[in-house]
Amino acid sequence: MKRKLAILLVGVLALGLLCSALTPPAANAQAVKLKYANFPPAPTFPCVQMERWKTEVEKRTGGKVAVQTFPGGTLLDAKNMLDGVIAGTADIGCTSMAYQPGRFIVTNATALPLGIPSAKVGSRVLWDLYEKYKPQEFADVKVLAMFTTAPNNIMSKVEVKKLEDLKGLDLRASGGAAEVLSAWGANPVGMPMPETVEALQKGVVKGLFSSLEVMKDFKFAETCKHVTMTDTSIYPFTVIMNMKSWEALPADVKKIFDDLRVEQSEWTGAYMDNHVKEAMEWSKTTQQVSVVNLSAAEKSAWNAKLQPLTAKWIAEAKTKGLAGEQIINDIQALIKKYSQ
Ligand code: DTR
Repeated sequence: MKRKLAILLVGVLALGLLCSALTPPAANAQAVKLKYANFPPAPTFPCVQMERWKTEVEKRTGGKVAVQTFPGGTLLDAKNMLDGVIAGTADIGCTSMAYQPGRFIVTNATALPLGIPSAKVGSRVLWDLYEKYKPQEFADVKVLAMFTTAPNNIMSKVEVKKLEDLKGLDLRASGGAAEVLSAWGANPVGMPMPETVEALQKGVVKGLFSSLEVMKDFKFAETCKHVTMTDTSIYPFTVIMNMKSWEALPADVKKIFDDLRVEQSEWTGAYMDNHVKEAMEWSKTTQQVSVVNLSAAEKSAWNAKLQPLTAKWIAEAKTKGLAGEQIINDIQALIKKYSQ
């Protein structure tokens, strides 16, 4: 009898051990759970990079961390992202800094028409700029990634071939991109990206100024049949984490997050550049979108209009006690460095 009981006990014990070994790490009850908020819909690039970060973190921490993602503004929307993360509504948040130009002055300098050639280069430039200046607006959060879009181009319902075609044209843009449109004589209408879908449908705007992957991801190619290549400026993004949530992480998890910062930024840039190509192929072949490439003479006229923007930014930065000129010089040097 005693022997039978002992065998039974050993059996139960072995089964228990087997079960715990087979439990997937993500289901670990001890896991640190983090809420990650994002503002645009799930298929768009800010959310694609969010899912990639979640996958890498869960894998690299062996299930010590479980990330719950909230795309589409379901937890926090674009304009409330930084404050919402500081308040702890979400542990992590991703936002486009163009929606709060006055709040992210240094990092938004990358949105000036300085010739960032790709999202991959832009993302490295933005990260290094952040690292050098550590602007005050990030003092209450931990920065997990910084990346940019690919260069902005005009997507419109009407064809834009010359500066006169832009006169008074209502185009959606925010922050630095809106200033670029103003300089060309267009009428920039500011709104977060997710609102653009309805604004286009209702005719509130006749197009937009952004990186071109949105032609596919938001199906803008269905209404905007024309693209004018300007390759002018980019939109900078940031991923931030609540400071208390960050401080509560075990040291080995912190190291994994830290090691991912530049890698994630670069990954996102590369993803964006490839996705733009793919989206434009789709737009041309399935949506009959036509592309205007400006002549050299036209392009130099467009560029001339942008000349005053950087000087104006430097002067304004100085009034806020920022080293405007140095910041611009640094961005230009970084563009050179990462373009090689
Ligand atoms: N238009 C810019 C940047 C941007 C480019 N693609 C997406 C996709 C989803 C959200 C934003 C963006 C902006 O509004 O920030």
